[in-house]
Amino acid sequence: MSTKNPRVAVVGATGAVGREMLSILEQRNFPASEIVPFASSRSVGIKLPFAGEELTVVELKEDSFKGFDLALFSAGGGTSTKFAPLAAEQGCVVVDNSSAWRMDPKKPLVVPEVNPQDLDWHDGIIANPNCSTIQMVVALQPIHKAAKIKRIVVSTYQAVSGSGQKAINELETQVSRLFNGKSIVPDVYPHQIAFNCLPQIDVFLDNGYTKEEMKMVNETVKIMGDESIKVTATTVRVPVFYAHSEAVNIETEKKLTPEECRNILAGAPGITVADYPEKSLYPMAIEATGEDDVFVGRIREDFTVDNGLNMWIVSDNIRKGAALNTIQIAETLIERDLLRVP
Ligand code: NAP
Ligand code: 3JN
Repeated sequence: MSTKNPRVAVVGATGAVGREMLSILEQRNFPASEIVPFASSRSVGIKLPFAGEELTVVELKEDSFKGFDLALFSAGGGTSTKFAPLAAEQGCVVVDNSSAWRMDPKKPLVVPEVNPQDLDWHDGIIANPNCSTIQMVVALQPIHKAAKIKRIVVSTYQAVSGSGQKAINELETQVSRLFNGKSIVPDVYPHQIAFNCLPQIDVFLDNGYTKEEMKMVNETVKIMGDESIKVTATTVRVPVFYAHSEAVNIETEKKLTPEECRNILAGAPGITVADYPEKSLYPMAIEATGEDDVFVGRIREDFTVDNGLNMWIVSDNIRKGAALNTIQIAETLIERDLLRVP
């Protein structure tokens, strides 16, 4: 039996993504019968604001999911690997923000604007993609449908909030200390992040790419459902608090003019086209922060290849890149009467 008014567990509720999840559940009037915030033993008893009241954080334990219908996880891959199967065994559908299950062929990896149909075959655990992947596929899927994308080259400019609350604090502290002539000691990142750009997100792999870059490569193909699409990525951390920006170059089978591309994107769900170079208007991280849409601009021809386009894609990494996409998945499960462990 599925439910329209689930009891919801928010796992990792004290973190940057978890807090945003609570705020979005409230903003969207999510039809929960009850919401319970879970975190580690460190956070037991912390009060989190929700709808004018306070929710009290509970410690996550192996039997925590009894009586819950839905669990929204954002507490890291280790927690998801251990607790998501336990939740599903206890009859609770999991939408997981970590990379733990994304490339498992038995788990759908879903962006509701792109591949909601993949929810039909969920087995109790659904993976939410990486933030950099989400905003890119929202913008590229409508173009792929119209003109078939053959190759994607992406370079990212990623906000520190992608590394959690500690990284937000680290950028704040470094900026303030450096302005006051004090020394800094990097902690979250291998180098100073204030006034700097780091061409390393996560660890390096044997092929010379970082883990973040290979997430973009592999997840894009799985979500867009087309193994023929070639993807290469360079991911860079920049001293921005919220919203990831991406310079994206694509080659398509069919020719699309920039004007055709703008019209296709303007009619697609979850996208705002902001492309008025004559007025210096284009998507920017400071304007995308706190917004739900993926913003696309600087759309222009790449005249070095036959059918090439360049564009600039910006979105709030904590909202559409994580918390919002997770909640949209949950809403789609309810709409499609799929909120049950098969
Ligand atoms: P964060 O600010 O560091 O928060 C981490 C959260 O996980 C906290 O609530 C923490 O609870 C909780 N936690 C850690 N270990 C736990 C345990 N053993 N049991 C229960 N809860 C535990 O990090 P964040 O930015 O919110 O990100 C959290 C996770 O979400 C990431 O690790 C990643 O897997 C995923 N994420 C995904 C995306 C994406 O691209 N879709 C983006 C960002 C993050 P305490 O406060 O008690 O320590
Ligand atoms: O760095 C970013 O901007 C996004 C980071 C996402 C992240 C951070 C820690 C662990 C992930 C993720 O979602 O890919 C993970 C993870 O592997 O779960």
